[in-house]
Amino acid sequence: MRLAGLYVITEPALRDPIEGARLALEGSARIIQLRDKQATTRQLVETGLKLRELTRQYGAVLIVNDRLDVALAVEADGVHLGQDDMPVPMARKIAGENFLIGVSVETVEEARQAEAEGAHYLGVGPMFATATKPDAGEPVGPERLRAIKQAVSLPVFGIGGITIENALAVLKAGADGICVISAIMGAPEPVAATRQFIELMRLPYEKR
Ligand code: 3NM
Repeated sequence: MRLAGLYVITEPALRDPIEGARLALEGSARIIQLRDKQATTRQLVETGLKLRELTRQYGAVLIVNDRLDVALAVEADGVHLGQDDMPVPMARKIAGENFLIGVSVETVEEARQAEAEGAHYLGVGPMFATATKPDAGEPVGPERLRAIKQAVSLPVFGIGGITIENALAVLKAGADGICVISAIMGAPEPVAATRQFIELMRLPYEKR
């Protein structure tokens, strides 16, 4: 499966994860990631099972952030790993060939390594300043994404501080898709916000 399009991540501080995911799916999002840095393992598994049921109803992909054990336990489609999480080859050994593995990268070197190790897709960020992840590094900007996209043949998603106003710059840099939290989970009308992003991504390349 080749991933692309709008990738929406849950954030319980902004909206209940199940309700937020439901609204994003209603707006035609096709990739949902469960992310909750505060939850206990028990809570993550419970939310993950509900998200699994919901994403199946909509025919959408479910990814779990950081935790391969939780991802496997709830029968998610994949896991997203940071540079300090389990190395990709180990995750691949545990999860098998068909399980999606995404990796967060900031540099061309990290991107090449993730590809060599068998990642399916990359998250590149933070694109812009973001309050959602206080420990995110300095913004790397769309030009870094362009360099990474040229260096690897994996699908590349921009993440961090992306809004409907600046998303075009990320797409123009060659992103296969964009990942957002606050622009949808924090939007007054998440269904409409999701649709706006999807419309932007459907524009023919030359009109972006
Ligand atoms: N990862 P928002 S930035 C979860 O740079 C996450 O790897 C990032 O939230 C990275 O869309 C980020 O609200 C937060 O800026 C994204």
